Amino acid sequence: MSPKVTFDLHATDGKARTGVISTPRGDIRTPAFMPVGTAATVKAMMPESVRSTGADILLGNTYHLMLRPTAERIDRLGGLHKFMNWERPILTDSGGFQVMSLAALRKLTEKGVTFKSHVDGSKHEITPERSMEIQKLLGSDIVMCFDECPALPATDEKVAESMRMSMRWAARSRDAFGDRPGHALFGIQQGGVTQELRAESAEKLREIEFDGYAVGGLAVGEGQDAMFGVLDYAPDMLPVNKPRYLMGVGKPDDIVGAVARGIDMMDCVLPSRSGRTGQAYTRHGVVNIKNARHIDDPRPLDENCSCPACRNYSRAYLSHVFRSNEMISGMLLTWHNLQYFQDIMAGMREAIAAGTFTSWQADFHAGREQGDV
Ligand code: PRF
Ligand code: ZN
Repeated sequence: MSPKVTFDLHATDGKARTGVISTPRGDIRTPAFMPVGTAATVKAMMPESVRSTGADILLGNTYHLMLRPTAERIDRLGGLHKFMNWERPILTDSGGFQVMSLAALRKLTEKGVTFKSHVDGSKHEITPERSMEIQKLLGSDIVMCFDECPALPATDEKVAESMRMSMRWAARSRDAFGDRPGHALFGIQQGGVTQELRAESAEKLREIEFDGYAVGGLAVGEGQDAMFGVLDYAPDMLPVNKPRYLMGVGKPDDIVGAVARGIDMMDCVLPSRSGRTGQAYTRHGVVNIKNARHIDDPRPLDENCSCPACRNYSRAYLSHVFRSNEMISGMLLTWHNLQYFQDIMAGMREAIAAGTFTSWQADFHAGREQGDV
């Protein structure tokens, strides 16, 4: 058991990379997709089922857990891993992004952010120091810096001001985190869609020095073209020998495009959230299980998928349980979506290692049709 968190790059193919992040709680094979377990659960899934899809690491959220059941309570109960029965690595987001999208009456100052809970209206404050404390109480393996992510579109001036405050918060996060062998702290690049600001942010983060570097501030309404535009240069501004994490992305083609541009880790609620609303991602495109044409269809969702939804049930059954609001509907579709996302990651890792990533990408896009399949 290594007391350190390390990153070994095994192979590259173009800008795409494959390797392993080693932590005392286990290895994370990259490129990695992290299922989102916001409130100490990947909704509709048992942890062992999440693991069976090939997930090496989950994401948890400072914001939700500090409000309910509180970080102090989770600490008293033995930490987040034990609490939620997931002994492998957990990365926690730092809270600022969720405050801005979920909390009421937010007030942002140099010190941090105060807000009212979306759960019960109670008043709270998160500062970089408090975010580091909460993530430590949770027992997070990969801790994220406290940052601010401005909604796009925004003026260059607003984005610059926000990015510079996030960089001051990154330095405060680094100081507050201290030296914790076996745990990693990741910096978060901001700067919107402006190359100069992305460069300035990367330079500041490299100066401070982190165990990994996230590209934040994307997938906030700018569209795929603009996001790929930034990803054409942003990962290259970050150290080659450290993991690069694109926060909150995305759809399967976003993920593949990000890996092609040098990203190593991603997280998104999409596979779990859309599983609960009747949307399945497959090798051929998106299946809307609510569509009437599935009612009599004896075929599986995806004939090439190894998940229980595809092995044991027909589209007709999935359609029936969705229409009947049965809980198993969300469970089966979430399981399928998570399996498909992990299969994409495994396929990319293998292709990058073999030097066949370009043809893998071509096959990926060729298999996908427009609209409902
Ligand atoms: N910062 C943090 N968490 C995030 C983001 C960010 O910019 C994003 C942006 N897509 C998602 N989650 N801390
Ligand atoms: Zn499946």
